[in-house]
Amino acid sequence: MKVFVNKRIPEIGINMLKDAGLEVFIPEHDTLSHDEWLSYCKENDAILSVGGAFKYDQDFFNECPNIKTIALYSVGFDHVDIKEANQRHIPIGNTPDVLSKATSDVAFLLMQSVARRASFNFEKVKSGNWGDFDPLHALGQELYGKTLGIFGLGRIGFEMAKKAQKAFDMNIIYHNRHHNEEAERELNAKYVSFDELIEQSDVLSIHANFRPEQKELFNASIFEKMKPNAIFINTARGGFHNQKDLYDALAEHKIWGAGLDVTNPEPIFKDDPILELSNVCVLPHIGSATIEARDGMARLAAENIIAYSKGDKLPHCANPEVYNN
Ligand code: 8YV
Repeated sequence: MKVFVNKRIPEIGINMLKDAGLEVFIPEHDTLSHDEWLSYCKENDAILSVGGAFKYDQDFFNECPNIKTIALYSVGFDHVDIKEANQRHIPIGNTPDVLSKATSDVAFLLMQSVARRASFNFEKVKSGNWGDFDPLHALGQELYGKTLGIFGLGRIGFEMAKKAQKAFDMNIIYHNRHHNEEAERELNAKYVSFDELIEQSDVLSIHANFRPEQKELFNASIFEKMKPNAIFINTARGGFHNQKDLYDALAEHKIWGAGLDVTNPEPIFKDDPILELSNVCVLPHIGSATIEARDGMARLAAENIIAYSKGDKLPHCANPEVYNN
């Protein structure tokens, strides 16, 4: 079986594929044009797909009828039309669990950075404005005993809630499609309606899988209802928030601040006005960027491709329903 890997990944994954006797193709340069990417997809049986730049939609599947499976190098699969994949009996692999700690670490880091105004203070130091000690200047807020609201309490949200509770004794509330019984039992997390989540959270952190109908769910009408001391954290997908509305809410101090590891659009434009605000911390989508998580992702993606090549079910499958029909 021929496997197209569109960007270099940790060696562990490539070695696993080769040791399993698979033919692996990795292009010389990894900033492929859409046409180059498509032509490589046409020549191979499987894709180990890195990054979200290319969409797996109806047009793609029509153009590349030879593709039998796609192992995503991500837990998110919002760039895949799962319905279309199911109709064509194409299993889609993803990489859950191995990045939950790393991604939640970034949410936790952003929460603290924004609460203690780290970007603002770092800018002051860089511009030579350390200044005299001033008891009333550059004050942050403490997180002890405050309420963390999680939108989408799954594996990553659970890790974030656990850390926030252990470090700051935060109360956990959440809104999901389904109850998370483990979080209710172990973290005393309380299920609330979407409106209650917005209105009661001191920190609101998004950890849900992104679905198209949730596009810009977090917009002006939502920021309007949040507490004035609230911190908005998005480490999931930039599409969840309307960035102009977020800018307005931050500039007008309707909320305290925002920590973003994902932006809308992504990458963010260099001259996006949100970058000028002192109550914002923006990172370039580094949630899973640790040696441990990226090795784990390479291993899981390789396991998925190898399982397919042996005629087995994908062990880490984003669309397990594909095996029902
Ligand atoms: C990846 C991610 O860095 O897993 C995800 O869903 O967003 C990140 O871990 C990104 O998708 C690149 O593949």
